[in-house]
Amino acid sequence: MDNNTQSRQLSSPREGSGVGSPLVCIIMGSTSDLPVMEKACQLLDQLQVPFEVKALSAHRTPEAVEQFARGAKERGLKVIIAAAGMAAALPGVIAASTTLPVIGVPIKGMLDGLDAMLSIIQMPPGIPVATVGVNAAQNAALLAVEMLALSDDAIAARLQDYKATLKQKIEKANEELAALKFQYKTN
Ligand code: RP5
Repeated sequence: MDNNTQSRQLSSPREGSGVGSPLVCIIMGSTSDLPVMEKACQLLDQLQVPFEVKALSAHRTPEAVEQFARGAKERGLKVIIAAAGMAAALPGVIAASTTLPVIGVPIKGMLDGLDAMLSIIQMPPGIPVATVGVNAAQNAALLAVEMLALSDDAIAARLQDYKATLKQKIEKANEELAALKFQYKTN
């Protein structure tokens, strides 16, 4: 856990109260994954989607992982984002004990994250995990929001606004590139 994260937790322990029950759970194998997974937290915050964050490990706390997965749907969760590095069994083990959609985030640790990516993506038939890119926490959160938007018009509207900002970003980038001056540049 980095210093910024620790100080934020200490300074604002009651943030999040009154925003409703969590729709998304962000679960990670270790708090060493948090610097990456904070991007998912930020995106869900930005789009006003209630979420919870937990650390559980498929290898270190297997019983707790199964208990979490079995009770997740009953608690009102709609999507689970599970992040893990190395021999990343967490997303698959969760998917084995729930019918909720599970989005896996391979965390870059050893072997540039290829170990975690292959562990998460190669699930046996019948137990799917939707795998995003290595360290792609923001995309995992967006995918979760896209799932929620199918049945929630307010979330869908905020998602549409968010996507519009991506277009504006590229339009602005092209204005900046157009202003670059080179002798042989033609636009
Ligand atoms: C995985 O092992 C975790 O998801 C983490 O990416 C990695 C290392 O964990 P720590 O030793 O830092 O707790 O299970």
